[in-house]
Amino acid sequence: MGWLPMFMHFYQGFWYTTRQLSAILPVQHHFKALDSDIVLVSTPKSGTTWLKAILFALLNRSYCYSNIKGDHPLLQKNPHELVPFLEFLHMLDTNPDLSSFTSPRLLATHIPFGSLPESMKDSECKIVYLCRNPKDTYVSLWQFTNKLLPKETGTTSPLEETFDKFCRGVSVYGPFWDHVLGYYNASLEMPHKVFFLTYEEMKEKPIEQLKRLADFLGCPFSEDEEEVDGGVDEILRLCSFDNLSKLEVNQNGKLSTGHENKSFFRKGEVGDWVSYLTPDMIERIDRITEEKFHGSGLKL
Ligand code: PAP
Repeated sequence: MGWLPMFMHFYQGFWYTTRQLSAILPVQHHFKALDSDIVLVSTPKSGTTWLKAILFALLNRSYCYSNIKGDHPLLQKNPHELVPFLEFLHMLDTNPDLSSFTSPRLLATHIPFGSLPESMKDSECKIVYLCRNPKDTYVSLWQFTNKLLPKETGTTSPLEETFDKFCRGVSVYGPFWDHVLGYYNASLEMPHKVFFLTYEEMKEKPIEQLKRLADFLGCPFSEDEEEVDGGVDEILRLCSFDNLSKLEVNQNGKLSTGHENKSFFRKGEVGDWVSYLTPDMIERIDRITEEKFHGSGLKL
């Protein structure tokens, strides 16, 4: 049983709801990556919405220069509409027609590295991987799950029970640590293909990280561009938690999956876990992180 009252499936080393698995299988069988594709991969609740917005704004800079204060798509639509999940596209249609996407196609997924469709590994497509420290990831996922609980179940799933499941690897697209390590190792082996980024790095040094991202994607900022509208600062302001979360579309809109747009914006902070986890929980999860990442050089 998962965190919600429904079964989960263990497939190729990771846990999924029935709905997620029934989308991942067609992605694996039908999705053909193009060399020019850019795919944002993340662990759930690591800031995907934020990075979708940033990548969209980054790749549509010319758009930004003239529209950032007016009808920029990010002011009208939730980032999940502009940068769809592969799983969602293949849930609607097992072999969707993606020919209307402009090049480079900007897509997203939560699929673990070992389960990516072969074409993503074989092609020259670029992968931007985002993760977040496990304690904040857990709390964010717990809060999000609570919003999805059926009314008759109550409004909060038991923290201890879901925490125990998370620690044992039983969470959507979990084990969390295996997901992160898969992409971390891939980024070390193929730095030209896989860009590894954390939510905390993005929060701490957003300008530096945005420039690194632009370089990695082959669209660096020129010195002039950094100063003007649509440049580094403007993109970060446009995509900030404050700006996006206050937009009408993100306060009152809904995705076609049924999720309310506002459910993707909660606090947007680093370290919120201190308000939820007991010293024993902290000790347990820190120990798992240390054991799992031991020898990898990775710290979260
Ligand atoms: P997803 O996996 O369902 O797509 P995702 O966007 O990865 O969700 O995670 C949501 C988290 O990102 C929320 O964190 P919190 O629960 O700790 O608050 C959300 O608040 C945060 N978030 C969303 N947009 C932004 C943003 N623009 N800047 C910073 N954090 C953000």
